[in-house]
Amino acid sequence: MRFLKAILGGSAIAGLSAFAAHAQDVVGRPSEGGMWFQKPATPVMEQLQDVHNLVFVIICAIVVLVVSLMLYIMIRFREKANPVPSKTSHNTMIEIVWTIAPVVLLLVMVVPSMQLLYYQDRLPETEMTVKVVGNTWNWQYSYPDYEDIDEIISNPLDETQAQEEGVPYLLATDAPLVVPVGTKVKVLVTSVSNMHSWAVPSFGVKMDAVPGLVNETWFEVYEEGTYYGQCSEICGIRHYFMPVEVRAVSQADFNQWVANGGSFTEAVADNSENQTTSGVATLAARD
Ligand SMILES: [Cu+2]
Repeated sequence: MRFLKAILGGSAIAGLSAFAAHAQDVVGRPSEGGMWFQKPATPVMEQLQDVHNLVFVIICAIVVLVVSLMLYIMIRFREKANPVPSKTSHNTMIEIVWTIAPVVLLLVMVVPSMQLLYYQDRLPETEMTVKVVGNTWNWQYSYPDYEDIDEIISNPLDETQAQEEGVPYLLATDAPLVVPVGTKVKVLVTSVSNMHSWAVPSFGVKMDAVPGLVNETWFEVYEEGTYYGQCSEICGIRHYFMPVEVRAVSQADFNQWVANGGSFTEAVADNSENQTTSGVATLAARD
């Protein structure tokens, strides 16, 4: 975070360093050799995990049952032990069971999964909107509700920069999407010239960005922190180089950010005697 460096380079900035410490807490990113899901950061992701766990248990049970039956049949009815094979071709009971059982299982899975599908898709009374545009190749964010916030062009940090700042290369960006926690955020996703997909695993959000079409989804982040994702539609030569970074901050910090015209560092300008340094800090944070 360059703006942090700029801040730390200065002297009197008590309030902001508290914020900075918060924003540094990364809560949504992949871990080395990690398995399963990232910690859910939104209600949608929580429910996605629940549905996944339900389906996972069912499919494991099916695999165990089918493999056991096959082993049993292979051993019990092997040719050596059964020189005269059975001529059975129908068994009404078994046929009824193997028709009804899958239907019941499908119903057990379809109800929660359809509910979730509509929950993800439905736009409850969202409190603010962000517009996400997939460019060739970077993400562009804008805030239709806040006229003073300029469009944000979000590019990944190069490898040296990422190392210097101790952030993950190919995930960290120079300008994250900033949202408040505990707020239902409507996301409008579109693209300029080719298809992308705006995805943040810990949000349970993966929305196609299609030229000429505006897709909608929403999220509500529980916890302050930084959340990473990636373009999830193979979009072209720089597909690997358009990560998604979302910074969730408290409502108060978000209001401050909006009041500062999309910058965290203006607060320094207000508190600091050295306006010039702060100006540089602001530019550094936003370039
Ligand atoms: Cu892409």
